[in-house]
Amino acid sequence: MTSSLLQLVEIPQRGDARGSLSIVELGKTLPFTVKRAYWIHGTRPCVSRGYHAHRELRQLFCCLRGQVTLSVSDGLTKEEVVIQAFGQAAILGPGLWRVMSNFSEDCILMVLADREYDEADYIRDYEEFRRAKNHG
Ligand code: T46
Repeated sequence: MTSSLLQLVEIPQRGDARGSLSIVELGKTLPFTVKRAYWIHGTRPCVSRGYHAHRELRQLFCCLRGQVTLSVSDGLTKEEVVIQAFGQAAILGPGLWRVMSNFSEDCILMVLADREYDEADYIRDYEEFRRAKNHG
């Protein structure tokens, strides 16, 4: 998968007879210091989430189990990637409208973020987002 709105990264794994160990490390997989982690689970396949952009927040999206479709837009271009457990992770910068959909029943979507939770960082109105991007 190639994408210009978001960065897709491999998460290194070390495996042996005991199983596997995956590593997310600052300066290697991760271009920012993590201040917050959260994970989304128990979202039914018919439910979509997101529908917002962040003003400043940078994030890494990684599936720990199952899969989810992530759609991102800068107001002009839209891109869609499927994030799968043990597949590539996606790094999102600010200013991207995002929608997560098609959650598998077992999906656990983990997000690592470089800032604390701040509702003022969210743009939840699409027209406001378009105006902020000077497309409105
Ligand atoms: C994002 C996508 C991938 C908190 O109180 N603290 C937190 O750290 C977070 C992330 C959320 N909340 C509260 C805010 C809402 O009352 O939890 C509730 C659900 O959050 P929201 O409706 O924003 O959920 P999603 O799935 O639409 O979006 C979340 C993140 O908020 C967002 O940063 O990029 O996951």
